[in-house]
Amino acid sequence: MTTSNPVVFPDGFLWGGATAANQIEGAYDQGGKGLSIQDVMPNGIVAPRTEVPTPDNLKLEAIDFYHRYAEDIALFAEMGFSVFRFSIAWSRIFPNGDEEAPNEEGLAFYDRVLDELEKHGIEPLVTISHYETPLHLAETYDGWVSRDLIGFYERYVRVLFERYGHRVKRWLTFNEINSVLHAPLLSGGINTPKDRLAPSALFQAAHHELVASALATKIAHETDPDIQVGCMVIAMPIYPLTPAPADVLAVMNADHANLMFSDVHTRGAYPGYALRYFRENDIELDITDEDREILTNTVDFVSFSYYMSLCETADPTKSAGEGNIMGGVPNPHLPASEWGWQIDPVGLRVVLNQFWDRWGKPLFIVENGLGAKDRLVEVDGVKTVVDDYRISYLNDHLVQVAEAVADGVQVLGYTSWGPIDLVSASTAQMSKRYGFIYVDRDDDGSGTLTRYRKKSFDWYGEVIRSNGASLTR
Ligand code: BGP
Repeated sequence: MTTSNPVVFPDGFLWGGATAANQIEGAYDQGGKGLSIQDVMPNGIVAPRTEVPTPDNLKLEAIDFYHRYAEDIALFAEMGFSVFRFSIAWSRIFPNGDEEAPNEEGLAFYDRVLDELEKHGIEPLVTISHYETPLHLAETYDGWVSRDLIGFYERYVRVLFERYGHRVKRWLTFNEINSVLHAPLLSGGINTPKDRLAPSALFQAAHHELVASALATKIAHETDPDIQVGCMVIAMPIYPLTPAPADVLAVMNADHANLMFSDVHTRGAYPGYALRYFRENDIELDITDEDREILTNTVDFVSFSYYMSLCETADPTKSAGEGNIMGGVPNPHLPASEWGWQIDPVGLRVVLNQFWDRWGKPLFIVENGLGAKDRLVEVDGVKTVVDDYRISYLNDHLVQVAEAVADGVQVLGYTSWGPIDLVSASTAQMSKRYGFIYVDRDDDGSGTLTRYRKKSFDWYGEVIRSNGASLTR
């Protein structure tokens, strides 16, 4: 169905950008911070990790948001952000993860960030755990494989809600929780290499995270009924490569693997297809009665990242898509980014409808954007990047969000990924840039860290000021 209606977003729609502590803060050993898994992952999700932090790891300094947050937040305010998504580095609050008492210096840093956001009238949207498990928890407990992590996470969230609950009204429990099946170290702090990890251990880790997430929701609601807690998942519409029923079935199975997490988050129990999968694959999970009770604390909203769609097929001779961790095969109808991520704006409308139809919970797009190589040039004596490719990517995706809104989907807001250039999660490069703001830092670590407004900076500002009316179909 096509339409020529104007692009309309609801009043109060939240506009902003999204980041993660380990990709922007730097200062990896300052303010009493302990090491996180990211400090020993100089290659992103590509193995191997190192034993200790090495200078080639760009995340150690990242873009120095730790010292430059005021300047950066002022730039976000200049674009008119009404929301900023960022994560709290667990290892700043509990350096090892298993201490009794939190690190006051770490807590004070986020007080300052929140003060700055408040000053500009920007609502915080906080991710509690974004791919940055304290390293000690990975090495000593094998991350989320251990049930002990639920208790450590509970202690951490109690501290966060107590300290910031009066000023942070929207929280996300785990970034892209459904990625744990594909990237166990990055996502679940699981130190055992993936090829040596038994499926039971992997699903047990996922279960512990689901319980911890529901527990956080319970604690949040007890702390203050105004606090809203969302889950955060990778959204990836999957199309059959051909209309063959076997391909359609392959899509259903892949969907189940992705959607199981948000099914549990929104319905409070494991769906039948998951129980069948466990039963038939010798996956024996330790799920206690108390766990079942905790899981009934369902989320208030569902948030997700959206970068690409995939195709699935039952044909084993077709190879997996390049550069994505979720498997699948490339779609012959779609172009791809320089990193092989296939670009599919319509898929965003599809997934918004799918999620709304399935769960009926408000949705929040908390990541979407184009990673591209940018060139700093001088226009009228001002250094900038003429990033028409990024403008066109975002424009086309946002038009599809408006389409979904017109379909009746409740969408709370949109935070583009990386409003300021940051270190890539999958490749640990600086050159995979997403920002409206260019940061002078290169893959070899050189650069002044000076910030420059790209062409997309003014463009996004206008989109926000017009509440989407300036978008073009
Ligand atoms: C998501 C992660 C982010 C982010 C983004 C872009 O999976 O939640 O942390 O980095 O992807 O990916 P990349 O940085 O690999 O381009």
